Amino acid sequence: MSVNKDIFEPGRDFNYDFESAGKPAPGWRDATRLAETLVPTHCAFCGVQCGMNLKVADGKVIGVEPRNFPHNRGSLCPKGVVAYQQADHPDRLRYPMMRRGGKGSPLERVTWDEALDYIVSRWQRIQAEYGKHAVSIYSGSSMTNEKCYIMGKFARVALGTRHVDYNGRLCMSSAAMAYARAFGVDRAPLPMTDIPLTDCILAVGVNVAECFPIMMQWVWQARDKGANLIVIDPRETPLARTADLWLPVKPGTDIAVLNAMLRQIIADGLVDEEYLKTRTQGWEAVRDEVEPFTLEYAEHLSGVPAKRILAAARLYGRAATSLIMHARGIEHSTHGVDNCLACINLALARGQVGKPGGGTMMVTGQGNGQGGREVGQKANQLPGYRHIDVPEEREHIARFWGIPVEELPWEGAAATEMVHLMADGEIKSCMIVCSNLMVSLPDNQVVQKALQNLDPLVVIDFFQSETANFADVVLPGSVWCEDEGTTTNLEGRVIKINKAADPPGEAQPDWIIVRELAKRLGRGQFFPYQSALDIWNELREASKGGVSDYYGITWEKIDEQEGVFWPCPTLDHPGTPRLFTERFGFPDGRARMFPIPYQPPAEEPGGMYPFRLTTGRVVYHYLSGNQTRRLGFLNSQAPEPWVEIHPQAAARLGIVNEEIVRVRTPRFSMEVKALVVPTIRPDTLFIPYHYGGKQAANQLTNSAVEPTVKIPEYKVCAALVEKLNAPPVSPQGNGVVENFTYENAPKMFPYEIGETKQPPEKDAKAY
Ligand SMILES: Nc1nc2c(c(=O)[nH]1)N[C@H]1C(S)=C(S)[C@@H](COP(=O)(O)OP(=O)(O)OC[C@H]3O[C@@H](n4cnc5c(=O)[nH]c(N)nc54)[C@H](O)[C@@H]3O)O[C@H]1N2
Ligand SMILES: Nc1nc2c(c(=O)[nH]1)N[C@H]1C(S)=C(S)[C@@H](COP(=O)(O)OP(=O)(O)OC[C@H]3O[C@@H](n4cnc5c(=O)[nH]c(N)nc54)[C@H](O)[C@@H]3O)O[C@H]1N2
Ligand code: SF4
Ligand SMILES: [Mo]
Repeated sequence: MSVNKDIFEPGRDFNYDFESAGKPAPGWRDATRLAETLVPTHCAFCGVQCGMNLKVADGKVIGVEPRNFPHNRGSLCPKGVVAYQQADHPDRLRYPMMRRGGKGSPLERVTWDEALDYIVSRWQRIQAEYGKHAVSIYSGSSMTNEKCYIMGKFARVALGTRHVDYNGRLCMSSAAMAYARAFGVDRAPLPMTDIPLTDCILAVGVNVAECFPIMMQWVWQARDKGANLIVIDPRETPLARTADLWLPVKPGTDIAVLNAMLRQIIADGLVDEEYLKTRTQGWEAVRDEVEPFTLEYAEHLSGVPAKRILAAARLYGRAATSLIMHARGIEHSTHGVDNCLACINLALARGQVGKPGGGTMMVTGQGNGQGGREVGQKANQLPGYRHIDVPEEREHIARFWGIPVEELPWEGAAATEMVHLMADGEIKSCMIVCSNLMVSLPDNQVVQKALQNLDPLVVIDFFQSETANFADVVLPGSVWCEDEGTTTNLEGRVIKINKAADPPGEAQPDWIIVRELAKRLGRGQFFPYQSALDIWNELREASKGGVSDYYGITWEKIDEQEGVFWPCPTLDHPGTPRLFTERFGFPDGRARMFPIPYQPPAEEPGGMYPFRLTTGRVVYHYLSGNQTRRLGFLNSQAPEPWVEIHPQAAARLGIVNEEIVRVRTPRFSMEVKALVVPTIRPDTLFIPYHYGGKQAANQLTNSAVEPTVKIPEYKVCAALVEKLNAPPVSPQGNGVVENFTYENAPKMFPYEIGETKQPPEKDAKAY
């Protein structure tokens, strides 16, 4: 074998430039013209927003490598690694399409002019006949701040409709409202890098390992330094499997556990009286409210053994620094706001909020889930987290936009209400940008009716979605790496997304499509943008003086500081990684505490529906799956949905692993593969919701919403699971198991919960 000796010649000069190694090649901003360039950016998917470099050759994105950024420190999860494959994907939408022959005719390729002219002429006719609010916008938070901002402005200024809302309604609205009510500011109060400073993590309804995988490194650092971990979840998630204590709560009953923990903390004298006196108001009412929540009562309501609640209260209550992380497990609830407030009560009672590594941390979901709810695409909101119903704030933004305040619409319908207005015919047309309602909204028979009623339904997406299948006009948008702009990650850190390639075919960045529509509506003067930077600079100005003040955040500063945390009110301000260190966001600087009574979910099991069905995510798919179901590696890991069922329940029903079973709820039924696992409560079922059509979990879910923020109760409804050949079900029972009811389920399934690493019962007294 011959070896090229040259390579091994001692002293050979490789011309290796150590200075620039690992850094983006000079000129990356012009990546489309350079071969083999690294474009620094962030992941397209979850709220962590990991840093990554996209590899570009001949104007195409050909690969990815992790990028060292303060919060991901050079690592990416399985979704991040393949996100780039969306860019040049064969399924990409490349041309505008329309049903020229009306509903029922096929989608045909048309020119941009034909598509946009058609949309605008229809909108003008509808608005002339039925009023401005007959046209609506349904937007999303997987887009940059610039795009989210322009969607809100387009609805209010170009269309003059009050009906604009976005998919964050289904995601962050409970936590947002709770933080606004308790703290006066809706943002996670501390950065991820603070997590290792805590002595105890209480994770409530958050599946960190699967949904925020790269955040786990901070959890592990805390663990390595001795922090305890308590998990409240009906499923023994990967996080729960590593915990000191797992509290397998019945879906929808967390308030019982949280209130009982607080009661115990009071009884043990672990309340921080000084903090409560100086930094909060409303404590007495909270204290009185939790008084009836004995451990036994909480066990009765929640199904969590009293000893575990006691152990959790002591483990949490005795930690010098403690952090409650929470996500959709408690927020997708008809009392989602109260669930978060119950967490906040605990943290305030322990004097934790505002401390490095302490307090509460809502774990925001979508890539720009934080920014998306601040820049004015939400029904009740204007840029800078201003309120559309506060006269001074309306006037401020109307003046800034250059329209008379009388022209600025008032609050419109929440996303979950909008579908009903569509189904009822009050809303005649909708433009959906960055959302896949047919998969993501609850009780999707109603959604289908709503979408079919619209004329035209306009969808901007880069992949044909289940929702776009109902569209009259489909407009091809760009994926995240084909445009630039900013996102605000789950910490409140504003970061920069960079462009690596041009969109394929005739596809366009969303903001250009919207600008062109505004022009045709005769409102072009309000949308004079030549670049995403133009929009950013306008957004900075618009947010100035608001709660989420971005004014001092320039793209240069983002590069220099590796992201900037809002509020950042002036150009020389460094940004604010930690909130509430001195005061909360109210004039008196104090946090508000609210007594939280126990409330059952909207639909409790009983009669023929003995189980609680909950829905959520798996590591391999993202949201409605319209993106990840097309990425080979991810889809091969989870090509179809399943229903998780406990072995005891399965045995009683004669169900074996991988058998196709039927899951029924009062709304609909679906056939799905059974996954018999000991990691779920015996009275609970779980289906991942990332699939469409007959595989959609949202055929089954309950459309009941939280009364104030209108978030759906995705996390619990009554359900039945049965073998395909099961005899017909009567209201008295399903005929397979007699008296298989909620009330006696715990007795029928004595707990054999997969034991945690350190069985807490044994140690409860020691805590
Ligand atoms: N892989 C992946 N990652 C994602 C996403 C994704 O689609 N896929 N989506 C992103 C988005 S937008 C979001 S919002 C986040 C969501 O992140 P998470 O909220 O962590 O994810 P979910 O699976 O919705 O729900 C979390 C957990 O709540 C539990 N749960 C269900 N009911 C209850 C209950 O009543 N009480 C308690 N305590 N727990 C309950 C479920 O068993 C589940 O383990 O993830 C983000 N990251
Ligand atoms: N049963 C059940 N249902 C749920 C949940 C649950 O836990 N259980 N979770 C809820 C939560 S937390 C969320 S966040 C929602 C998410 O629900 P959706 O917002 O409906 O889901 P996505 O898959 O994000 O839809 C985004 C669509 O827009 C496209 N898209 C992505 N980026 C862009 C972009 O930049 N521009 C444009 N024009 N299009 C883009 C994607 O291809 C996709 O088709 O689902 C909710 N639904
Ligand atoms: S953790 Fe989230 S942001 Fe990071 S690579 Fe995975 S999906 Fe992307
Ligand atoms: Mo979400």
